[in-house]
Amino acid sequence: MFDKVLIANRGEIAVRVIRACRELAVQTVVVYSEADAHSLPVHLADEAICIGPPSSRESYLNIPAVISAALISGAQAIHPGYGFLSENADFSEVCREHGLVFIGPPPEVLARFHDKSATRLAMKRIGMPVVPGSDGPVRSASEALRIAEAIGYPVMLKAKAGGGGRGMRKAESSRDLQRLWEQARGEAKASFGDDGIYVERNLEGVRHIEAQVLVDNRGTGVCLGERECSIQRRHQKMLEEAPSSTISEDLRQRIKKRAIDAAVHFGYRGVGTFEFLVDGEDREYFIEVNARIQVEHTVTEAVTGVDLVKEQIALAAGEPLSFSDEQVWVTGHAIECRINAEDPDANFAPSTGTLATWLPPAGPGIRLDTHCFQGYEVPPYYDSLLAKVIAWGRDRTEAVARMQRALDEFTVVGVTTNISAHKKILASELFRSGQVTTHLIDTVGIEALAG
Ligand code: MV4
Repeated sequence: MFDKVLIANRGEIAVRVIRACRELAVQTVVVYSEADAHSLPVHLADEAICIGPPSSRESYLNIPAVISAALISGAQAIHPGYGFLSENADFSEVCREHGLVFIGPPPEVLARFHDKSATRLAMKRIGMPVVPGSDGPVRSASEALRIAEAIGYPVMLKAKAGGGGRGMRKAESSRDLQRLWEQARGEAKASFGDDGIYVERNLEGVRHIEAQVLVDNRGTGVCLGERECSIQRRHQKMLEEAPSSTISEDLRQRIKKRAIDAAVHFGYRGVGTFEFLVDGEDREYFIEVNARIQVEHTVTEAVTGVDLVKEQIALAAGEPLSFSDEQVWVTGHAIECRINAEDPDANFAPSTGTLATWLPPAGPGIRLDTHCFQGYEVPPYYDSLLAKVIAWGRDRTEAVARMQRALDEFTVVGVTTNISAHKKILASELFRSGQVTTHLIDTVGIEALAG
């Protein structure tokens, strides 16, 4: 096990990793930008090193600064969290060159899964069902039109260097596709430095089911069940749950096996997530791999009792998996609501300010993962996530009731949050009856939340 780990991240995930290290008796050093000088991770870590000004490019994405901080502090490993450098193959390689353990997959695995269109093709070649679409990136609008004619509209234009829904555009017709083609390429170039686009049939009213896998350094893989992530607004997840209340046991076992077999086949190491879409006939389609710990790892922890971050660190230290796939047991039901500093009445525009009042929920079955505290000043430079409320119950009904009770308790004054949007989802008949698909958000009318 490591003596000291450097956390190359901020906010709630930095707090989460520090807590895991503390329980493993591992020393922690956290890097921070000038904007995060008075943050909770800086307060909780054993050491803290300022690596630059507020902008992410000059701080949390500044590879030389992060590597220098690790070498100066004597850390043996770096935990990248999610976002920032967490899936950056170059960073993983630079860590290796400096004798530092990157707590994540090896560079060659990150590079393979970075290209979402190449990943799709590689999965298709080992027999994984994928959404009908292009085999690799599409080079021109005319080629995109030809493929769309063959697979049928609507189609989804996806950035091959994107992921997590960023850079996705739906084209309803050939006219739409002509109009969106350049827009999609331009946004992909601007966002990811790579204008590669691939095309898939857009599956409507489906469920977004993701499988949590762990693979140790000997290539032994386990799956900790699945999460239901269909409630997304503009491709940003809002609410996640485990297990899915809509898939059959047969489909559950099929998805688990496909995820483990693919992870082992491609030499995956550490924790990772295999994303699927599931249609109305319970057919699963692979869409992408997330080669990092995810925001919503918490609901899997709640129903399995496994501390995913401690497992991730132990696997990176070369330890074997501490349990077998047969020993994985899912108990009860968990829901996570992402509490963001954004204003549902202003088209979810980011909200910043000082948390004059911060009264989070607690009590039976409630977990709160946050870096916020009363008096904390929410900086405008980073994503808007303030906290994750996780509610566990013996069944989904109890988990929903607990989450509603928790959100009713949650009092925040100083910034506007999306708590009202979560309350609307949890109160909707569609959600309560488990009819959770990618259409729910539109049907519940979150966009038209004003008033
Ligand atoms: C899709 C899709 C339908 N068809 N791809 C969104 C985030 C990213 N992880 C993958 N996502 C999707 N990819 C095809 N070919 C539907 C989603 C999707 C979604 C789309 C619109 C509104 C809400 C959604 C929630 C989850 C997944």
